[in-house]
Amino acid sequence: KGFRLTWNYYHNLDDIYDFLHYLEHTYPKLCTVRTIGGSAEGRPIKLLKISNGRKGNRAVFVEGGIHAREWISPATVTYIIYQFVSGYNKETSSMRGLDWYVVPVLNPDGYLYSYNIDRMWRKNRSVTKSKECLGVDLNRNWGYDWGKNGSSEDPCHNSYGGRKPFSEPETTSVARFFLDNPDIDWRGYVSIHSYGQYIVYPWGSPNAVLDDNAELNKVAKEAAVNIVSAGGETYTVGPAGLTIYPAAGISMDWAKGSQAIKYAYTIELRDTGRYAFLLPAKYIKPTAEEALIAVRTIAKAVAS
Ligand code: ING
Ligand code: ZN
Repeated sequence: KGFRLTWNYYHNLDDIYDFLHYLEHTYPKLCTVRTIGGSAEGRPIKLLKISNGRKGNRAVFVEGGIHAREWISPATVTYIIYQFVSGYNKETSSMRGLDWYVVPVLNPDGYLYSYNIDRMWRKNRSVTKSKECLGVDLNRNWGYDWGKNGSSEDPCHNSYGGRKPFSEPETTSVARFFLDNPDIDWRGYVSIHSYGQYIVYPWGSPNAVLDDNAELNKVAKEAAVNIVSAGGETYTVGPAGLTIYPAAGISMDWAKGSQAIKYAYTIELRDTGRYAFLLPAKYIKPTAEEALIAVRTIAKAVAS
């Protein structure tokens, strides 16, 4: 059931979802697939749990594909889970000591729309108060500092935050998953985007500096150094709002501010603007390798 992906090109939504079932079928002791909710157009939002089943493991949530046109995000997330699961016994003990909850495509409707119709589509595909314009920016719809700087009230804008926090089924699915699983010991949240080559941490919205800014900065810097040491690209590190641009109602801030998850990060993958969202498929593997190094570095901090 299901089959492997190649990472030589950008796969469609069905192939990505089939791949999750392939992993569950091939690695039944490690992998479980769950549908945590449905999209605005009724597609399933699938989550892969990777765990050795030990009691007391800490947990990390990895979210990809919140923005439709950032195809490198689901490609990278699926690459990371395949490398991790297929090489499990050779993986770092930090990686193996954590339970991983991974949603490769949080915006399935948008991904499909970008894949088939409008390559530069960013938002989901929900109906709005505007007759002309569809879609809410799912990374402006979370219930922490919703509606502030860097989000728009105009449904025709790419950063439209929705009519209220968690108005969208995609963001609600994740929030409900957290609510429904109060016993999971969340310690990490990683949101994967493109482009720009950044490893950033809260806040996206308030212009305040975190109490644990130094710790989060240290881990992000370490990740960036590890990437360069492995022959990878340069990633810029810092608090999201000051390093990239202010953005309110983002998933990372919700993870940090509402769920008290210490290690909350957003990774902006390749490149720095040459191809931007249209990153050629030959860069999938090297980009995903860089992200895997970053995730391993974050895992080490989370596990220690
Ligand atoms: N960037 C993200 C966005 O939602 C982000 C992530 C978060 C940027 C916080 C700045 C601050 O805009 C992309 N590329 O989508
Ligand atoms: Zn994005």
